[in-house]
Amino acid sequence: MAPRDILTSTHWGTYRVERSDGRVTALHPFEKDPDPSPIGPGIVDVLDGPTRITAPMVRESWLRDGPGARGDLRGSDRFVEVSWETANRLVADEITRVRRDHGNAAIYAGSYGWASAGRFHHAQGQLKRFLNLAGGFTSSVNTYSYAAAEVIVPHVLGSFRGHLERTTSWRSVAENADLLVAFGGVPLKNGQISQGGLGAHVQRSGVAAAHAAGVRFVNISPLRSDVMAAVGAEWIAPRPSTDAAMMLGLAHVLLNEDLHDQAFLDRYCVGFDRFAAYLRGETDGTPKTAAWAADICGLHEDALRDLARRMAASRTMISVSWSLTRQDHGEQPFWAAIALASMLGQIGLPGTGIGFGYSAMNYVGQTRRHVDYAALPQGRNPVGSFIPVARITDMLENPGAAFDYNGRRYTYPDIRLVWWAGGNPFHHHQDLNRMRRAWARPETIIANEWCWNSHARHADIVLPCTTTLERSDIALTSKDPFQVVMDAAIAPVGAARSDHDIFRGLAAELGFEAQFTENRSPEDWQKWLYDISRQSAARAGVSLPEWDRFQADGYAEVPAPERETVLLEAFRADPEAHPLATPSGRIEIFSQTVDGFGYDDCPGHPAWMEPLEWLGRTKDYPLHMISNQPRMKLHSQLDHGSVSRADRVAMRAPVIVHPDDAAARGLRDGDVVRVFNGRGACLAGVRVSDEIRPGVIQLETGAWYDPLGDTCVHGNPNVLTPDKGTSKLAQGPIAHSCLVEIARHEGPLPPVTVHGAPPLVPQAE
Ligand SMILES: Nc1nc2c(c(=O)[nH]1)N[C@H]1C(S)=C(S)[C@@H](COP(=O)(O)OP(=O)(O)OC[C@H]3O[C@@H](n4cnc5c(=O)[nH]c(N)nc54)[C@H](O)[C@@H]3O)O[C@H]1N2
Ligand SMILES: Nc1nc2c(c(=O)[nH]1)N[C@H]1C(S)=C(S)[C@@H](COP(=O)(O)OP(=O)(O)OC[C@H]3O[C@@H](n4cnc5c(=O)[nH]c(N)nc54)[C@H](O)[C@@H]3O)O[C@H]1N2
Ligand SMILES: [Mo]
Repeated sequence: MAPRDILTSTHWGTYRVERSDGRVTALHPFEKDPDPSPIGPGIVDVLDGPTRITAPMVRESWLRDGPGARGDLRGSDRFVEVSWETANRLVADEITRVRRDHGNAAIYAGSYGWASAGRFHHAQGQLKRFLNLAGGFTSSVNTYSYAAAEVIVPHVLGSFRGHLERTTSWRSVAENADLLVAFGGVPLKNGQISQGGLGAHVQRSGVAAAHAAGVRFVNISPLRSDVMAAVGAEWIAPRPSTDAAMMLGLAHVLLNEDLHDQAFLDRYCVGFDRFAAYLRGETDGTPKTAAWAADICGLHEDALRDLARRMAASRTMISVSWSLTRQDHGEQPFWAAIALASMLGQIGLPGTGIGFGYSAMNYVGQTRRHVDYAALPQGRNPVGSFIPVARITDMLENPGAAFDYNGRRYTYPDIRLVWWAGGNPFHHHQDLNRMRRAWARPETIIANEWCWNSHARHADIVLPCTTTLERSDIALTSKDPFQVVMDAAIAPVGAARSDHDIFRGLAAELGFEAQFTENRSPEDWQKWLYDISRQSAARAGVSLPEWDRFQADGYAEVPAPERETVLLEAFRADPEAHPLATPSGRIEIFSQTVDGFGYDDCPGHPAWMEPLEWLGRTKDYPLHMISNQPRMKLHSQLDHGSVSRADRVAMRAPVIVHPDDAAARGLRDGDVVRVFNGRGACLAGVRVSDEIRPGVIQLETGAWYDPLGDTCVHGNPNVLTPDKGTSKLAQGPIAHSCLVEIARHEGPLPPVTVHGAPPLVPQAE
């Protein structure tokens, strides 16, 4: 048999790797993928070159003066190259010092982030296993993606992730729905991605099949492009961050015109009466009529009335994009959508009800078998201290302060050492200028990174890691039918080591190497993970090939079950036999538990509360900025690569501006503008388009933070976004609630320098 091609798996697809003279020269789409993503090949030109970190690096002041030296210079100091021996000693001494003087809770290693595909070389898994053996660390809970949903939906439906993974399939929608009402659209740009790897992209065909079967799409979003043009969706563009009000207005029409399904509400829900009283205005004097909602949303009331009637007269699927949770009071749109879908009474029936974000990722709406694949055992973290993930700056600024979270009060720990492996806080966090000031406080910051992005530049000790193309692994994921072998295509670049090897070396320095590795090589571990996964698959009725066969074939495809996935089907069929994991066993339209927390920003039923920043109150900054997920990359990853760089305006991130807003400011296509508010500013390149609601601009995330004072010259929207929790309940990020102004940039254009290397101390010095 001829040797097979070299394969790799990424969060954006599977590729065949072409090599020449020990270098990767091209990535070719996997032949099983009908709709491959263009993102993958963007890695080829940056595997080596000026942005690659090829040796351990230590910030100059820190190396000279020790922990705590000149934290304010993080991001501008020079770096000194050191050997692995020196790096390991410095890190081991620092762990020992912090543990001895401050305890393990002083180490923050929530280390949020997407890292890379690969079951074994998962950066966070390796970091956490290592730190647990070293006595533990302060961790984080929930995600940036949908923290508000992760906390509220379990109170309402008993679980969030469990339901998300079982969102009703596209085929079921195509066969059974008439109308798909998509809050936040069905953005195909996002369906390129699936965490942990994917074989075949199915979102485009899912949308197309539903359209072909006669399903009509309603795109409720500030952006027309959030539903693909070919389906001819009706476009309703409310003001951003007003979805909860719109849903309440729709609910009021159903109630007022007796279009709601009382039998469903009686049998499957609790607390509708409390919600109905709020809708009628009995509790606050304000009926949530279509006119009331239309006024908040900046829409015509007839549009809402008409939509509500059509939803009641049709077999309707409501989709809520995850972006709705990343706003102030982000709990409310998901809760309100569940209440609205309950009033329509179609939850649990084929093709209708509610879906959590079609095309937010490739797996949403895909019928597949759920296998519990094994992960690297992380051991036990003896430290109980944690934060809701987006409270990082609050924690660094306020050691010892109290915070609320999901019904309880906790205290921020006093962090001395921060460690990130596989995430980029200078990408994901809000109000970066504020975060950068807080970032100056810890005594030491360690980063495992492969490229000189903003995260690596703001660390004290940089441990250079390999990319997936420089190590072998296996991509096993329950979110996709394809399980893929990841080959080591080339040798590690420079002195880079896999995260596993980095932690093995550190464990040796600290005297627990054998506990860390359990005397297994990376290949032994992978085979071990695979064998356990194979047994677990067998229990789920899935037959995976033996290890040698898997390696020889390069991938295995898990066949889809015959039956299409229908969310909450069993509950619908028999709510007594299959109750939800809520206190009542039913859908909690009113939650006694949440009500009992007594939060002023998250009452016991879905409600409208004015967001922190929105177009209903534009005193200083008149435009609403949407900072959504980027089209040509995943977050900040490969921002420096050819694919992302091709999608720029004057080397800056593109900002989409409506023609009216452009004209009012004398702006034209290709202009560089300053986008600013009271928190900071960034430069961006104008693209004028009428596919956006007037008064809204879109600046996608992902441009590497390149600060010049309080201005990011490259276009990272997170210098502008507010850093506040969604509510005391979930404390999620609110990146999508943000007002700004724009103006043409005057004077010479500052160069973008972040795609090179930071200043290094010459080796001889
Ligand atoms: N304004 C705004 N901000 C947002 C959002 C938004 O909508 N608007 N979205 C939020 C959301 S949903 C998310 S999920 C976050 C995403 O935020 P992150 O997940 O933090 O972003 P990534 O760029 O994926 O960061 C992954 C990092 O891991 C590194 N890496 C890759 N492979 C490896 C490896 O093998 N080992 C190590 N050690 N490192 C590796 C990459 O170089 C990169 O720096 O952003 C959030 N931020
Ligand atoms: N290409 C690509 N795909 C990705 C990612 C990526 O970085 N790149 N990231 C992945 C990750 S980690 C996640 S969590 C998911 C996130 O998936 P989503 O949360 O769905 O992603 P977004 O692009 O932030 O938002 C989707 C759309 O919601 C609209 N929107 C924003 N604010 C509002 C609002 O107030 N009301 C309404 N009705 N609509 C609004 C925006 O126009 C936006 O295009 O995407 C995943 N997919
Ligand atoms: Mo996310």
